[in-house]
Amino acid sequence: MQFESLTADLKAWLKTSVEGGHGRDALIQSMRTAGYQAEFARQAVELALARFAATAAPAPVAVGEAVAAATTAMPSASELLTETPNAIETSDRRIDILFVLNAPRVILFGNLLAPEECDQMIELSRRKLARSTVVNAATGAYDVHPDRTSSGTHFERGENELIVRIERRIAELVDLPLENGEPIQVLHYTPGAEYKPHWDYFDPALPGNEKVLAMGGQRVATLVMYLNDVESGGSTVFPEVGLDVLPRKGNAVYFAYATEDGQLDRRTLHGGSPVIAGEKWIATKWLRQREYRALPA
Ligand code: PD2
Ligand code: ZN
Repeated sequence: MQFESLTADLKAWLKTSVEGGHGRDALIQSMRTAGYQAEFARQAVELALARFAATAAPAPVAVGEAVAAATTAMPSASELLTETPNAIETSDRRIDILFVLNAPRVILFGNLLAPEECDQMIELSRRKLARSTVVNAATGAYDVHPDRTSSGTHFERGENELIVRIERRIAELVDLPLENGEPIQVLHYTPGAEYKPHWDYFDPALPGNEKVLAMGGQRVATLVMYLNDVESGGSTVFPEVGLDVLPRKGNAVYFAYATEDGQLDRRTLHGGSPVIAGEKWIATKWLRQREYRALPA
């Protein structure tokens, strides 16, 4: 492959990103998220590094550092739940803490949702499911992508009495204003469906992320709530730290992206492994630095 044979847009994006100090892995990951095949992405990034790295910023900056540098008050989520009691009482529920990993900060909650709440969320979602998308970091568009083969839907914040109750509970649990939460996304996986490993935070150096970052700043943490028991497969995996969280109805896994020194933590790489038998339903709440407000499409 020749660098010159790439499209003008891709060449321009690679030049800016390399000169901005973004590293090999971050660039390849961004291209993969934008839909390029792995081998093509790897070759294009190598060519761009060979061509532009000499003029790049002196110390290559990892994506996490670049994001942290470009955002303010990033550490808010690293302060979340820094103490680890056995359980947390919110105004309407006692939530168990089943395990804690400190680096990256990952917490498994038991009993976050009642079985009836899980069932209701599934029933309200079932009729409005559509194929899931990912944010294309090059263009900002929401694209269908082979790395994410679930289908899903969402509930507007405060959409109904059930969502109001759950959002209030989450806000108390993580000690962030309810307004910092994105709308709850519900995902449905059938056998074979998966979500390949990715980071949930956005790289602000990529042009397509400008709009999502304008809607409340950087994401600071994820809460994945399991709505059913899965017959086989469908765990949430953290390959950088060898952690596999098995889906159990009513449990939820929380992870915050800031390291102790306020950088974005690349060890929060995570994925939804393929469902082998049965089906998997989850509800995800992403938390932002500031109030989340959607911009018009
Ligand atoms: O389904 C999951 O377990 C999963 C895995 C990775 C969900 C997400 N990411 C997500 O919604 O971001
Ligand atoms: Zn994710």
